[in-house]
Amino acid sequence: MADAESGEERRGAFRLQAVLDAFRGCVDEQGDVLLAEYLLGWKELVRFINGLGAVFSFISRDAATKINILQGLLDREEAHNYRTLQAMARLEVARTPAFSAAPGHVHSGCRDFLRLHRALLWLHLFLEKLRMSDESSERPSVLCAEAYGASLAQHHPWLVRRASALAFRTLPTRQVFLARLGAGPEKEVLAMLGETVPAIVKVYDISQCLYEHYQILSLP
Ligand code: 1PZ
Repeated sequence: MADAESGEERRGAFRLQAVLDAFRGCVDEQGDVLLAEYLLGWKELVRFINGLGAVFSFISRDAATKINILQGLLDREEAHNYRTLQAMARLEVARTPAFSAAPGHVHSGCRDFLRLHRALLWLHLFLEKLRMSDESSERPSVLCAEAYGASLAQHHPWLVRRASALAFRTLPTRQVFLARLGAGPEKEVLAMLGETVPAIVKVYDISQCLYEHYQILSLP
């Protein structure tokens, strides 16, 4: 099993291109979301947060746990049931009566996917703000906090919101942040963000529709 990093640095630098490739490649011909590719995108993102320092380790550990649970289902259970998000949801909804209200301990990939899905909304908002920013804009720390407040924060208790706010404050300047995305000069980074954001939005929208369809948007 390809473990997501849980703290230690993997060799090689983060590449925004790898995130773009993964999210672009994770919608198949039927418009279904391929789980393996989706997780590849997330593994690369975890790599990025790991590079931000120890203040972010509670975030990367949580993301890595969810990634590893889903990767475990993909590797161990009958693979065809977990090839796509659609197949996984169909299976889990059929398997558990009153699935949408299933208690937290019910083994389910959909609930862990949902956490990543919610975080994808934050990522979309944040990257879009970054893409539209220039030297005179607010720092990434502020853009990140705004995106968080408009998305993930509503799903998090006070303590997590507080810890997140403290971590955001340590984010580097716009110039350093863009350089860390590993996509070359600023102009090229912004252009690549222009391709990455729509790729993420497409995957987000497909997943959101599916969760609405099964009414599982608040799986505990
Ligand atoms: C560029 C800076 C990175 C900022 C990251 C922004 C997200 C910050 C908030 C994350 C808080 C994580 C602490 C743990 C939260 C968990 O309680 C929840 C719910 O899981 P449950 O308890 O129900 O099992 N977990 C989440 O909401 C998933 C959070 C994933 C965060 C991924 C961040 C992606 C970073 C990408 C970097 C470009």
